[in-house]
Amino acid sequence: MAAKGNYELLCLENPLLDIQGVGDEKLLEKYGLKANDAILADPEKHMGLYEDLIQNYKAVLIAGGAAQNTARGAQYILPSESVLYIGCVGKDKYGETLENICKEAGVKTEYLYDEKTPTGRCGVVITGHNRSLCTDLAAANNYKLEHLKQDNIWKQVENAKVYYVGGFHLTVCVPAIKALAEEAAAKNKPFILNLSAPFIAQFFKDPLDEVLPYVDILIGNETEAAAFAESHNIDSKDVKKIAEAIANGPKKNTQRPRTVVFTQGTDPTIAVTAQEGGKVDVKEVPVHAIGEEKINDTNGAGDAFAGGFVAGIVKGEPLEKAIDMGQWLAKLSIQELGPSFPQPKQTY
Ligand code: 26A
Repeated sequence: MAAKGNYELLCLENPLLDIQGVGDEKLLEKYGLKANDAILADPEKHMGLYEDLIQNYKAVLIAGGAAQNTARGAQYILPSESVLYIGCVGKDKYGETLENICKEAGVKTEYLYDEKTPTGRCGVVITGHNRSLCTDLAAANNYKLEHLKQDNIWKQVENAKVYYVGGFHLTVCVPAIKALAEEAAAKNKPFILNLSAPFIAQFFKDPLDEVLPYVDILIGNETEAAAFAESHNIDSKDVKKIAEAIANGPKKNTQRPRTVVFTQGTDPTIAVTAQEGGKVDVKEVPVHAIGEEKINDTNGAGDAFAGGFVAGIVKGEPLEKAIDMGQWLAKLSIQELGPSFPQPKQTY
């Protein structure tokens, strides 16, 4: 058995149960959804989606929540007892389900329990290789800094060596993100943020900009890069140029240069690291190609990439290898149903 990891990786975000079904144009149109997107549910427009998926599209209930998927992915690779995950759930069956799935995956959860609000859910509409995510955050929206600051939790924060925050949490609890970010900067530990979805850079620009100076590693995909460029007046459509602009942005912890990692679907992943004098180091890492016929669905592909990548960072691997670990785990995950990983465990 591998050595125990002492919970070196701490992840924070929104625990959600995914309600995933194979949909069609009609379903997307009915709820005004794009084929490949992630949005917050509009209480007026989207609340019928979840029942619709279950009743009419044979939806399955699976563990979701982007950073929770990443936490399970990283634990898939790391020695046992390496990953701790924090977020807010309701005191209900869905919350229990998530807790059990994390436990089975070896991820320790420190949930805040909201007595009055149900566990959050994400409607996932699969059409071909696209996935449309529509999230009713519910309890996940009620995460509070006070929970993180409780003695028994904060001790675990201090004990962690690497922090990973899903950008989706910028819509929920910026003070908790900043508390982790400040701890990371003060002790020179890596703080990793995922851009999560185009709407974060578009509509949550201010909280994003508040956290960015603390970010050592920023992860995103090509559409998130484009949304970032647009909202931040970066006059380029070239992911390398966008990554370069972000890598060279202001930074709190000057002991670590910033790295920006952008995935691009089946095109190579770009990693840009800031260097002395405004220069940058650019790396390109190809994906692990698989035949179309092997793809089950792409729900959680980006989270799996982040999981493999972050596992590499925790292990102290060089950047290119960490990225390759991400590509490897993403390839495994897209062959499974939703954001999950094959059993028995495969090794990198
Ligand atoms: C705040 N929002 C919109 C969200 C999410 C989310 N996780 C956290 N916050 N919207 C979708 N997801 C999750 O993303 C995963 C796929 O990358 C879904 O639960 C899904 O498992």
